[in-house]
Amino acid sequence: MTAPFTSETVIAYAASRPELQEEIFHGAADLQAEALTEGNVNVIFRVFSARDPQNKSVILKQALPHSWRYPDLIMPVERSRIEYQVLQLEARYCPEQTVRIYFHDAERNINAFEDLNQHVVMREGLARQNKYPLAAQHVGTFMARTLFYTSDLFLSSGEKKALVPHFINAGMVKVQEDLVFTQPVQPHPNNRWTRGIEPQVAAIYNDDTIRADVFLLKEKYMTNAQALIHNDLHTGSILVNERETKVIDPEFAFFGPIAHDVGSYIANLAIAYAAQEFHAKTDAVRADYRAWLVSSLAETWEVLYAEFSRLWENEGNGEWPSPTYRKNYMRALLQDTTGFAAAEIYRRLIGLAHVSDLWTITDEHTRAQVESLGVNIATAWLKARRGVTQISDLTELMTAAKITYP
Ligand code: SR1
Ligand code: MG
Repeated sequence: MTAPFTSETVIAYAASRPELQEEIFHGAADLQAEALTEGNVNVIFRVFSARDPQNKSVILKQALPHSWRYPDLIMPVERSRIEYQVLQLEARYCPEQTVRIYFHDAERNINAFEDLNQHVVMREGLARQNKYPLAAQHVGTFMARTLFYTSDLFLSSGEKKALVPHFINAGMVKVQEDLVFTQPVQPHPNNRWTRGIEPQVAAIYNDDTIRADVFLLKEKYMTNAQALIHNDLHTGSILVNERETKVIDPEFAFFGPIAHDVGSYIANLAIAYAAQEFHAKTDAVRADYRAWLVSSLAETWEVLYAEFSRLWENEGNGEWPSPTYRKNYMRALLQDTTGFAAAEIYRRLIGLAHVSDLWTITDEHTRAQVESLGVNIATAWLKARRGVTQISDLTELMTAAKITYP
């Protein structure tokens, strides 16, 4: 196994790569490195020239055979190749929202990316009440295009079947099966939450209809190879500023249900909404920012719906000539999105893979309130999902949800 990068070895590696010398560093002898520790999965460094850190810099991402943050979690290094190939497809179908990759080092499982140092991780921006007026347009378009162009609505039957085996990604998908679906809805040693919300957690564990609903979603996740999905499309996988939105990290990608990507993104907007209980410092700021999050969530769905429908109409492969089928497909997409969003909220709040929206809340009482609200949004979505017909059904359930702790 290749040794994990250190600040010294990553600088030597960057200096040794002709692609980076030619494109970025031009022989600069003042390279420095900083570790980026926000993610759960990989060893990531930013390498930059001390004299020109903004323009002469690169992100180097090294895949080890396990999670960086949780070393017991086995994660095949093949994810590095998958990430590279998925980014090539995304760049073909939605270049504006796709991060640039300089190279994939197949021997050492390293990918080199452009350093988007004028952008911030969306999750962190949301915690600071930053508004991104174009994010809904960009994320909705990204999802519509990458998902439509890799589905059976666009590809021929043979093309799709030829593509699927390149992205089986069994080890990474199993991590998501366990962490998103199996563990959070039953007692499991990985699960954790803030002291005080035990009654809500127990209510989930004791409600077999919740488990049955989540397991139905898990079955769809495991069996519905609808399109090449990102499979970890949360607000930590998006870099934004007021003008641009870039989706990163498709290392979990495989052919799965479209609604899982849409649901993951919407879930993480809902988590940001709940976490404003702490992050927004006044009632007025909280109310204003929550209203923006709700409208951005709704707009994302509307953009996705419109763009996906437009692509189907104009570029579909002609194999599905039924307006009623299309209407039913889009309604099922919204209902499944609602369910997958609920599962994602549960797992980020009471499963293993928590998020910075929550772990930055040091006061336990407030963090329990946020978890309480988030869990209640998830349960409301899960239970109502079969009756959902429009996005306002989701947003109304979200804004009606209450904190039930203590
Ligand atoms: C616990 S580490 C793995 C998790 O982090 C990533 O964000 C994926 O969602 C995965 O479930
Ligand atoms: Mg990631």
